[in-house]
Amino acid sequence: MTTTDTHCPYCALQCGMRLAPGAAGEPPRITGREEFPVNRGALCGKGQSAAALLAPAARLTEPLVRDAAGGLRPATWSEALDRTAEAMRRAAETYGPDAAGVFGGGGLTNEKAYLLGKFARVALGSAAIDYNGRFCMSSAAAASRAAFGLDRGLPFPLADIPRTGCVILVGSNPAETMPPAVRHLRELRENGGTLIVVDPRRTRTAELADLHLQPLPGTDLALALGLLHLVVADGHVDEEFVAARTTGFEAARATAMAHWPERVEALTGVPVPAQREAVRLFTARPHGMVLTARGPEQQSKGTATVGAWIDLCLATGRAGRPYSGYGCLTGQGNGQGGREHGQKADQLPGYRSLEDPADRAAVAAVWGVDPGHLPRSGTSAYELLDRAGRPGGVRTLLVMGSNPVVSAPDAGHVTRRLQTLDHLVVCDFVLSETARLADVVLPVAQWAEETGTLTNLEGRVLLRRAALAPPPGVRTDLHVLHALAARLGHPHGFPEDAEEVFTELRRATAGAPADYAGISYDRLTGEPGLHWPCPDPGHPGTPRLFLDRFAHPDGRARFAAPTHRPCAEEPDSAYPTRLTTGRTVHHYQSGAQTRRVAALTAADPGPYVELHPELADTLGAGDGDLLLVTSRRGAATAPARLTKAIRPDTVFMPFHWPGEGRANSLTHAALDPVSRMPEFKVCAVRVEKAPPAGEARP
Ligand SMILES: Nc1nc2c(c(=O)[nH]1)N[C@H]1C(S)=C(S)[C@@H](COP(=O)(O)OP(=O)(O)OC[C@H]3O[C@@H](n4cnc5c(=O)[nH]c(N)nc54)[C@H](O)[C@@H]3O)O[C@H]1N2
Ligand SMILES: Nc1nc2c(c(=O)[nH]1)N[C@H]1C(S)=C(S)[C@@H](COP(=O)(O)OP(=O)(O)OC[C@H]3O[C@@H](n4cnc5c(=O)[nH]c(N)nc54)[C@H](O)[C@@H]3O)O[C@H]1N2
Ligand code: SF4
Ligand SMILES: [Mo]
Repeated sequence: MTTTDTHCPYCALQCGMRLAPGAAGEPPRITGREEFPVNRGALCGKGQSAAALLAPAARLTEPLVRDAAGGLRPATWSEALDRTAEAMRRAAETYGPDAAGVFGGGGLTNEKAYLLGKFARVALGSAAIDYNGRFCMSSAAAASRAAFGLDRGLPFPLADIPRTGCVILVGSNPAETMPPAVRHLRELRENGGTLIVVDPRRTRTAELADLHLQPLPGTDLALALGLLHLVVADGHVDEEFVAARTTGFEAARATAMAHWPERVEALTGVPVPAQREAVRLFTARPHGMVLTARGPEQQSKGTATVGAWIDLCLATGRAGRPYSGYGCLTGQGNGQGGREHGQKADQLPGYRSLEDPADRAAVAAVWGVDPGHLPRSGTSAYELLDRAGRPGGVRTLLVMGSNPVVSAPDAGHVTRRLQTLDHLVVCDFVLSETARLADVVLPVAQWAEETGTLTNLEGRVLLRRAALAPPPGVRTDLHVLHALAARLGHPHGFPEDAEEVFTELRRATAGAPADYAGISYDRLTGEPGLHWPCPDPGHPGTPRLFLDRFAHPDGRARFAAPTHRPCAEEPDSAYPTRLTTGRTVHHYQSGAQTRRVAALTAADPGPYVELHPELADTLGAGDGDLLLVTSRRGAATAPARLTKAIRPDTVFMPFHWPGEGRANSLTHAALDPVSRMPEFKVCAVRVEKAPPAGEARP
């Protein structure tokens, strides 16, 4: 291998790193790159240890197929691909084209996401495609589209954060989920700006804040409306901005007036003086930002909740101006690009819509098909999984870049649905919990072994170049799509070469909202990336959006004006405690990758339940005692971790582990009506000390 400048395989920060040959018998060496403006040399433990999984011993190096006895056995590539193509063809013939489905991931490169969407619509002719991004930032995406006419996670670079006056960070814990980004928050405070953190837990991020608001999980909507109430009552509305650049303020004012501070305190638990202090800090200096992450978004009212936080920005004139605005901290490596190029059930490349005749015609022309042959929109990720194996649902499923057995809501139910499929094929580099259920497992290349582009949380398109060859027996995701498409009668149109796919993606997005037409591999080489939209090869890219106008046809932003509503499942006498879920610093998502890295597992070996000592007292439980957590969906056991950092009415579990400690055995698949986001962040549970081993559970 040669020393190569690249980017981290994990989160949406896409930290710049340099990969160099390791000592004999050692994995390649990883160092942070100072010149990349997002991380400026810093890496978290996951990034530092990412090369460990490149070793052949740590991963799959041959295809597996299920044998007659029910086990997985090694197979040749042609046997594995033939079996899958045959199963897809049979499903379509027997049940219709929508019976063959696809489940993608926000970690896939733009090229893979694009080709996966084309594979579903053209090679399978199926509407059944969605992806794990639905579980991630879909509520923020829906709210941004409604408010601004366009969804790009951050409409400004992270480096703008230190130059604003106040940041409200809602349900986001970057100290654990994006550690190198914390530098921007520290610099904000060094410059005299202030930080407000809204989180039911006093996280490491909340420790850095000037003000920490600790609401009951699932009540962020009321809190945002309460702050807007105070903005109106105290005369902080930017009337000039509202008149010139927005529509719908009167409705927003009316709903905010119905959420007066005492009512909001009763709903959220955030004291009135703390609400007042938040408004004082947010309006003290001329610029401000609200940034949300999964806390307020992963709720059955996530879209309305984000809409209310955006309303706060619009009413105070903190949007569409330099160093001000609303942003969503997107999560996965290509969480941004992965949502733009057609893995989403209703979407064609470049954010074009499957339901818009002009969009259908534009993409069909690039694909060389009749627009009438493109399927319509399919169902969302959870609905796709929930209907698997049922009439009208998918019978075969291709999973590329997700591990839903661990990460889907109500995962026990989802696992049972996957088990009813006629055929499950999983492309992965490790034998994930989902791959263990598969009929065919295809071992694919990893980040350092293949070339492709990713779009980070700032809308910055980056090139990751192959630094070394994959082990023998391993092929790329693009090869898999190419080979399956060929077997399904499409020998052309599914190139294996990433740059060739990107060239087609540029054409398919030309003139679309997420326009990549001016971005080329040559332009990305040696540069810190280009922000879309970038419509032509001479265009400098667009780091900051909305400075002159918002993306709606009239150029104005829209107020959402939502009303607060309860969670889908509120606590009651049988399930009296709120469960919320999320992340720890050392593990990534379903843990399929990081649980296989010794350094990370040593730092955080297994699941746990975070709870307040007051709640632990009522259960008679001490630190480390095994707890049994039960919801209407299922049960999980994990040791207690006592901390005063959490509200006494709430417990927290990370979702990185399968088996007994799987948090998603408990979670509730109530979906947001607009974004179809499941309510990962709130459900009702009963917590008790687990009965000693051998004793039956109640
Ligand atoms: N270490 C690590 N880093 C990651 C990932 C990972 O798995 N591990 N995943 C990446 C991905 S895909 C994503 S999406 C991001 C996610 O990044 P974050 O959104 O920062 O991560 P979470 O831990 O899911 O949730 C953030 C916070 O929301 C709080 N929260 C829970 N319920 C509520 C609520 O009702 N309201 C509010 N306001 N807050 C609430 C939790 O206490 C938690 O501290 O991280 C990315 N980075
Ligand atoms: N309870 C609870 N559940 C949650 C969340 C939560 O906060 N709470 N958060 C949700 C969120 S935000 C997200 S993003 C999801 C994520 O959850 P998942 O979708 O399960 O994400 P990963 O664990 O990253 O799974 C990716 C899988 O694909 C493989 N993989 C990675 N890159 C590639 C690639 O390029 N090609 C192929 N073929 N395979 C690849 C990995 O080895 C891994 O097995 O979890 C959601 N689930
Ligand atoms: S913060 Fe994200 S991108 Fe940066 S090193 Fe860690 S996991 Fe990788
Ligand atoms: Mo995510």
